[in-house]
Amino acid sequence: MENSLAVDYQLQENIGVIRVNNPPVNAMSQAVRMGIKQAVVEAQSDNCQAILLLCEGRTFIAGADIKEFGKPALDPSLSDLLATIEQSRKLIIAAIHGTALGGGFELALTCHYRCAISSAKVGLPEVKLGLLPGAGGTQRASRLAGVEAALDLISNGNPISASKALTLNLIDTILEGDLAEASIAYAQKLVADFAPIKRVSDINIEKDSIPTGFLDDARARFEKRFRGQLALQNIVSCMEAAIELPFDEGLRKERQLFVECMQSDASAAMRHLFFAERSAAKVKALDRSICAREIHTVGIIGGGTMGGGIAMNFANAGIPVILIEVDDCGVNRALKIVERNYGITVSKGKLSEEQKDHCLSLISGTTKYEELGDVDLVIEAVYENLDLKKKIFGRLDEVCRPGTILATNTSYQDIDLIASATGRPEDVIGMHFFSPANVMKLLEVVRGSKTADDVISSAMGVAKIIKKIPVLSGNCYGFIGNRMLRSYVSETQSCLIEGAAPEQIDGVMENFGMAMGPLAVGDLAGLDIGYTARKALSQEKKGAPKTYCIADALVEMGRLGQKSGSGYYLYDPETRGRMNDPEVLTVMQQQAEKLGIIRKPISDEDVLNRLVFSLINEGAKLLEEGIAQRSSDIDVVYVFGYGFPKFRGGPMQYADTVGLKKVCHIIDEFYNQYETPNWECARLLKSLATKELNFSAYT
Ligand code: 3H9
Repeated sequence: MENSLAVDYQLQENIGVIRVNNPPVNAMSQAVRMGIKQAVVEAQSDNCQAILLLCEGRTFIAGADIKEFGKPALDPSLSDLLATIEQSRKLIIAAIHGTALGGGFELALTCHYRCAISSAKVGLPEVKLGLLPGAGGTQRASRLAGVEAALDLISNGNPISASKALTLNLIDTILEGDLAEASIAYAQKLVADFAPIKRVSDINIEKDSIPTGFLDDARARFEKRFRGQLALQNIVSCMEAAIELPFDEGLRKERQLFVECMQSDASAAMRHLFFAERSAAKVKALDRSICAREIHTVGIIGGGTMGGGIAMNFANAGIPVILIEVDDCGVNRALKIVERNYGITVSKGKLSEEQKDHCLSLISGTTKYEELGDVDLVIEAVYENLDLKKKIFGRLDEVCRPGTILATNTSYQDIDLIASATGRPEDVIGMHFFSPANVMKLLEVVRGSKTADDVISSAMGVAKIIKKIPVLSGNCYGFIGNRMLRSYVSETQSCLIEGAAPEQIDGVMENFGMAMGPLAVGDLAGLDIGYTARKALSQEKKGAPKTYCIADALVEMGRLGQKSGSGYYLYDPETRGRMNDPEVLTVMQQQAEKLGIIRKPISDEDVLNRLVFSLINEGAKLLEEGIAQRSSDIDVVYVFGYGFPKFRGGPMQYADTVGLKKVCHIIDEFYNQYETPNWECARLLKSLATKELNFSAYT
């Protein structure tokens, strides 16, 4: 019989087979929960001797339906369904393929037996949504795999392979061949062998098996690494409950801690990011029938750190790359950098020697542009000089076949000016990678005024192949990310000259959740980089002297950041630890005097608001100008490109959390105080605040 469109139940010989079919990932919506529950109830009184739970499509159930979170609960709850499954009088077996994640894996853990095909993965990734497994996952995984392994699985949230799951006792067997056939045979064998009903809730955890202080250490570690993130601390509490309490009480405790996480701003922010990341890949108003151009070979101009990193992305995805350098020496240097980077990846155990050799065999180097005659995509990654870039694009126009996509990795130059050096501006696009390009997830795809739709679609599509998160930006100085960064850096420098110390600014931002404060980042990247870039800018683009004079003065003193042992801080040559330096205070005082600024204390709250609200205001202007497609795209850029804390969801989501009225009010106050264009409140921000709307409502 058919219980719902999403779930089908049929008798196959002596096995009652429940099939879930809720594309694309069989998320456990209310219809799925209801369908499974009805089928399990029906199976109790029909002729089946065991029940098998299988999924159609590309995966086993990939979790609770995240879209239902934050809305009124719909019966049956997942806990209710799992209680029905666990208490079934007939054996229930889960058959796993694809990814059994979150609530999906919790459901499998509740079944009496679990089988999987070898390519399957299982995991409890709730922590990535600021949550914890809320349907018995913490209590059951710790009973099956032991508290230490369960804590590891749940606190990092990464899926594990079927073979690892087998060694951890989280599944019972790995099956070969067609899963439907093999799992029915497995169920029949269990019946024939009179296999007992195995309920995980019956397992006792041996307290003595857990090292003394294990959970206290975990708490301290998580507090240090994920400061202020409730989910991690609550996961440890669930583990304590698994050890100390009877199963049912442990379940109740887990539920209470799950609800606490669900109601937190951090989880709302991380769930927002989950959907933001996926919608960023979608281009509005792009004809869906458009065929992307195929990309089988890639050329890269410039084999420096950036070009080399970009080449690795493609080689990792099995796409051959030709690297162009100016001379043989440059070619050799570029290939050596790539080889060294792969070596580091191997030494970290993330790649085998064999995989490294294969990737390296896909990257070749040359000085001859003619060798790019037949590639599908070229990415120019030379240093930021417009004339040089135009010269390169002119040359590419001569050698590349019609239809080759010509991309620039510029981080702020005008795409249209670069495209004007070719006779085919429709093929030109920006593909802005972030450094290190083989590690950072973000890819800003920048459309010029003439870029063809199929070129945009190809760039967004290839991003997924090379495992990047693409965000589309319009063409403006700095695009989405670096334009916002300018406001942030300019406010940082203003705070510095007006009275804040580097350690105050960095401390405030690190407490907010940034991995590093802006001045520590400057020291890490090298202060000379910004200095050199500023030299090439017009006075108008450089902005007010107070927004860069301290940085310039430090560079002119030879303080280039970590690489010279000093910048905004002094660095211990051995540990690289940063130390405050009174000399920097003198520099700040001198520069302030020069500009007639009297330094006075600035509160931590003002530092935070000035830095973060400057991002929000610029983000709103980008939205209003149509440079960004959606506010959530801006969040994706800032989280994946600039280290904005995930648990804040990005600057625009943070603004929604604070409330746009309050944000507007504070921005207006800053404008009254500083009267800089930075603080002119974006019209869009004002209008949303007046209508009592937020950014997420603006699509
Ligand atoms: C949970 O289970 C809580 C429980 O412990 C307790 C409850 C009481 N719900 O990523 P893709 C959509 S928390 C709703 O592009 P892939 C996704 O938005 C949950 N929708 O595919 C996208 O939609 P669209 C724990 C979901 O092949 C489409 O599916 N589980 C869900 O690259 C395709 O997704 C997780 O956190 C969902 N659970 O990767 C798993 N999952 O096409 C989250 C996906 O409209 N999911 N969608 O943009 C994933 O990690 C990946 O989606 C997965 C597939 C690996 C499954």
